[in-house]
Amino acid sequence: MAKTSKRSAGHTSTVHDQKLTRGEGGELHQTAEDLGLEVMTTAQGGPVADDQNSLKIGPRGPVLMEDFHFREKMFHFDHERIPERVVHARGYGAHGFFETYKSLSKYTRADLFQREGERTPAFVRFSTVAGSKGSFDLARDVRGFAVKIYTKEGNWDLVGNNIPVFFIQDAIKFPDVIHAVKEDPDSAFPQAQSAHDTFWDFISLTPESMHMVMWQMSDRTIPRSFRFMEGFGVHTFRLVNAKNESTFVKFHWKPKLGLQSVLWNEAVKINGADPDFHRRDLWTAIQSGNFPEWELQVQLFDQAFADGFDFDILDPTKIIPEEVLPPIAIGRLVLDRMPDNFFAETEQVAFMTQNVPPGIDFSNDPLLQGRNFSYLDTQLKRLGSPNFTHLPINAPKCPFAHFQQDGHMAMRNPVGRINYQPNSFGEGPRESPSRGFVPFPEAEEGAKARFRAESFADHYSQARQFFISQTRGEQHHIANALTFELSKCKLPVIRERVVSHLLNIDEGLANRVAAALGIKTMPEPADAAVPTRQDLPPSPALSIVERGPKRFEGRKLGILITDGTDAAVLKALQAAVTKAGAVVELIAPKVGGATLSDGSFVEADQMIDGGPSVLYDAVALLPSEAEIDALVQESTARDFVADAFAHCKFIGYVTAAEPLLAKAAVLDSLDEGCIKLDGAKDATGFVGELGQLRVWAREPTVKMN
Ligand code: HDE
Repeated sequence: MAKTSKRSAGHTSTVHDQKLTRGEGGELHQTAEDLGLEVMTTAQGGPVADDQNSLKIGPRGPVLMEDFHFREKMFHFDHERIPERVVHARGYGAHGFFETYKSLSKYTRADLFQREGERTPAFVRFSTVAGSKGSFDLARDVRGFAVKIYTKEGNWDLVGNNIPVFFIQDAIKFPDVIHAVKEDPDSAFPQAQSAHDTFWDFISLTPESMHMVMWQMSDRTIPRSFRFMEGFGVHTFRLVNAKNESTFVKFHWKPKLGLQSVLWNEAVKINGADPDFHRRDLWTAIQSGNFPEWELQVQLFDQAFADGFDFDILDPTKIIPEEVLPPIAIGRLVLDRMPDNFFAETEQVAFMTQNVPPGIDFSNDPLLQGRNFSYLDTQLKRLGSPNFTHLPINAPKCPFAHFQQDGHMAMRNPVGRINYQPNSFGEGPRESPSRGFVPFPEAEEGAKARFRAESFADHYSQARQFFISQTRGEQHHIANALTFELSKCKLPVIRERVVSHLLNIDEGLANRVAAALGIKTMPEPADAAVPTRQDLPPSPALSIVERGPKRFEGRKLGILITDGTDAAVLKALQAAVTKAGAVVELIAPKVGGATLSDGSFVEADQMIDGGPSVLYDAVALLPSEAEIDALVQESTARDFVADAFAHCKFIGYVTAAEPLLAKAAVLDSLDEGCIKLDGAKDATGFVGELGQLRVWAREPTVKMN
């Protein structure tokens, strides 16, 4: 007879010694502790006696249908997943606040912009576009930058990207561009990549995408961190003041820590070493009190400026260069709290471009108008009920009152008898023409037809402007990215068609890509709707490197240590890095840690195999003489150094590290970015250099993308 082994019910786990804290709202979940409950219950509240064994007849007998606890538990599990977002499926969010610098009442009646210093709660979700929910963070892809601000007059959602233009001019083409970039419908690959035939086929047949393609192929699409990237509202919106005067506006988020990207070769390796690189970065920064911050800047302009500007301000494939119209800072966004629960908040948050408070309005940008339909529509599919606004993350934080009722999962229905308007009982909320949202009364007229405005027809001038505004190194990255992506296209005709567009952007770029791809006969330049490309002046604001932060703040130094590492040098480095507002991670042969030269013991954050140098902004090599021979035998230690050098990182090293530098074929090529640490006194100087972030002068010598 089989033995009956019965594990006890009420078994408690002690793994999570950190107590879960609830958000300020405290509304999301209640822990058993909050409820004063020690006993597990079913979802119906019934106490559970045994959660380890299903109900059977005899120890080896069949399981009974009667087991309501088993059935409820399994039923719920079976239904845990909801459809992922059709685009931007992979994302990560955080709570924070928006603070208004000073009243903007001259331009807008939007309540959140009226009072200096006022803070309004906010939630932000960053995302990639093409990949599935479980894809890796460092895909070459546009990043979503969606901001929900819970104003006193309703939620304002600024659903932006980290690139200020888009691939298409009319929303009707959105399903096409997304079908083309996502995995092929027959093979279901490639995942989270634009490097395949269908994407480049569509793009090369859609010249309006050329400006965006230049941004997409630049380092903007491989950001080092969400904290180091810009956000853009993309479209032209309107601000409307109390006198009903309208001002056009473009919104920009500028990261306080400055812009920074990784190199493509790094991105590829980071995806293997830490597919959650961006998530972990945001989580760690916020949990350690280093709250990321962005300034909200606006470009404000009137109809006269719009009429005089080279391009149509309704065309979402165009920017207004910052040198032409300097942005003005109007507030800041600070992210200071991670969600208590990823699903409840980050997964269920529903951003909608049509969520605007009175005082902010739309323009006729056809992409924006189409989005205003799509974002409401998609929430029903994803969240399954028109009552998605009842979810705490989506509910306004201001009082709200309406007569919408019932539907799946209604959690908040109007009380009383009166659920309509007008009514003669004097009950319920009333509309208010003075407080409510009134669209800006723009006069419209014209024939009904499927138009594409002629003023949208120049597809190359700003693409060229973007390219010539990059440093030489950045231009090199664009050429390499195009070459890599097109090398994954199996059909030569697609590669050639892309090159025919590049000829209209920059001949040097086109020749370089064509040569790298082995195209023997140069194609003719693509037909252009507008024959002459305007030669616009470079806009330095478009380069990441030109406007680098020159600070190491918010970055990470990886220090390779062994037993016997010089304690004084290590401590001096740690102190200097902390002073610079950055963090240190220790990498050792064993994750357990190392005993330093002074006999003290330090724990390691990573083992060498798990902590390659691609995870760090700069590295320091502090092995001891006694351990260097063993370290040199480790191929991962050699890669650590070789990659740090090839990725143009600053490398600090002690004399004992020289055999490792030699093994990595770096010792003979040391340059000004490789800094000898002869003792603790050199730590401050080394950390001071790290503000440059990379040794760009090294790049031509290492020939790495
Ligand atoms: Fe989106 N987009 N989009 N998009 N988008 C969605 O809405 C859509 C566009 C952006 O973190 C979807 O809730 C259309 C531009 C972000 O939850 C969907 C068009 C910009 C996010 C949708 C665009 C964006 C989305 C899918 C062309 C930058 C993630 C899930 C007209 C300004 C929001 C969802 C989050 C998500 C439609 C183009 C940004 C299907 C039809 C341009 C950041 O509604």
